[in-house]
Amino acid sequence: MKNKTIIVSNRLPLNVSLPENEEENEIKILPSVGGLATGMKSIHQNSDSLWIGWSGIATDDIDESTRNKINKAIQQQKCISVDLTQDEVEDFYFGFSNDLLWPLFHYFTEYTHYKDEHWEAYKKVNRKFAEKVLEYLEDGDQVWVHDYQLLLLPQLIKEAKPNVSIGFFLHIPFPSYEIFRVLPKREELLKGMLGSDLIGFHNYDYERHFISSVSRILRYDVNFNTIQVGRRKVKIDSFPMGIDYQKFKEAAIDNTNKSQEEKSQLKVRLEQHLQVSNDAKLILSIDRLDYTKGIAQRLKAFEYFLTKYPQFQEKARLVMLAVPSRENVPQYQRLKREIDELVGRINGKFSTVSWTPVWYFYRSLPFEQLIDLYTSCEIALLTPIRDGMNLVAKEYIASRTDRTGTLILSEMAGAAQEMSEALIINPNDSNQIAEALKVAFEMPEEEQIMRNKFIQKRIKRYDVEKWATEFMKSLEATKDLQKEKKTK
Ligand code: ADQ
Repeated sequence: MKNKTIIVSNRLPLNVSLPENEEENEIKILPSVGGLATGMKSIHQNSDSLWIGWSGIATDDIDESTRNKINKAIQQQKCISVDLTQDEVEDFYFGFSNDLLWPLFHYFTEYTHYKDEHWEAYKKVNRKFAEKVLEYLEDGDQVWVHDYQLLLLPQLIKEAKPNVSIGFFLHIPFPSYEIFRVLPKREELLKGMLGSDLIGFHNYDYERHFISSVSRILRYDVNFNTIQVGRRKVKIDSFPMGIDYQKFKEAAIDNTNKSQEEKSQLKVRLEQHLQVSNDAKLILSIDRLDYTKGIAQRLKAFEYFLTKYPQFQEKARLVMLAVPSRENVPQYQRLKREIDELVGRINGKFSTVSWTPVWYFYRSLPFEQLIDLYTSCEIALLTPIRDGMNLVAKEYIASRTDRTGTLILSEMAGAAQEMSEALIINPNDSNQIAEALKVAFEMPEEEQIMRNKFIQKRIKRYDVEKWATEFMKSLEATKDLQKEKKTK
């Protein structure tokens, strides 16, 4: 039988929706549209593979028969569910993963909380994932584990099946040693990751930070990008995640070719702003509502811009889309309130009868409307305080089919390393952001086209499919390396 790839991530690439009333008894399974789901699509759909993860529904919220129905429906999509209880989700996901690892890896040490019960749940849930993987694993299969919720999983699999080839990819930054060393359980977490044969990061900086943490905390030998773990060698490398370039390009072409009647109401309203004057522009801001994304700082910088350069009042409109995320976490609730207040303050201070400076949407938008925004906004202002990659930056540039538009991007986003032609700013410097906005407003079209041409070429070549296949190729190569060693 052909060997298969087992993909493992905290969430499965689908959303389960339960029947809303007694009469309806159909369980709906919808594919999720996130970057990871898209990225792995080619590997998951076109090859012999299985995806293992949580369905998003806690087992104590449903009865046995519903659980069986969900599992059956999920299996038809080549997915296997790891059952989690409400308490496990609370302590493993909201606790250890998002109240400790997420803030710490993004350098927000002041937001971290460590609790023993969270750590116990993290270990328990990683073991549950391992059991599920081992249940389906056959000789010759390879495993690709994703992200910070499953740092212990590679080691658990490797201990049970030493010959299996395991890849791990971290989607968020790996912090510098001085930050990482603060973490309780740091040795266990590093050893957990080192159960892999290949560990991938978005860029060389994260790779370097990881290697330095391993050599200083565990004192393992490092030779360039290979770490000696007992008798095994673990390869560390960077794989900057891309997007489905073609999908965004084609959608943008369709979008710009629409007749007036076919246009969405959103698109029509966006275009109305541009008719205010020749040099009116829309500034786009899209993120999950998360403190790492620098949304509050971005709003303050926009306020400063309007104050410092009043000539842009009435001409600049910030279209701010914040996708609800982790809404029951107090930190996120406080941030939501702060953003609500800032939007209110800016709109209260500057609005005129014909102009509202900030258009704020707190919701997730369907793909077509996302494209409306990408194609209508001539400036994108993406200023995360820390971000593993930031796919929105790439999606924006891919959607600018006539190559106009200016991207203002934080130097703290992994994506900045591949997009040096964008206006790169420090997200903590309001003055620099205001200056960049002025430059963007005044940038001649030829210059915009010139800059975007280079970025488009790069992100088109290294798209998400390439990212996934390069990773798998590299994992395959580590397998050969082990074989070579044995025959020598
Ligand atoms: P995220 O923090 O979620 O991902 P990002 O990379 O920007 O951040 O991806 C967000 C995705 O959601 C994009 O594909 C975007 O199109 C989509 N999206 C945003 N707003 C939306 C809306 N309103 N409606 C629908 N879709 C919307 C994590 C890391 C990142 C890393 C990715 C991938 O934090 O740094 O780039 O994983 O590794």
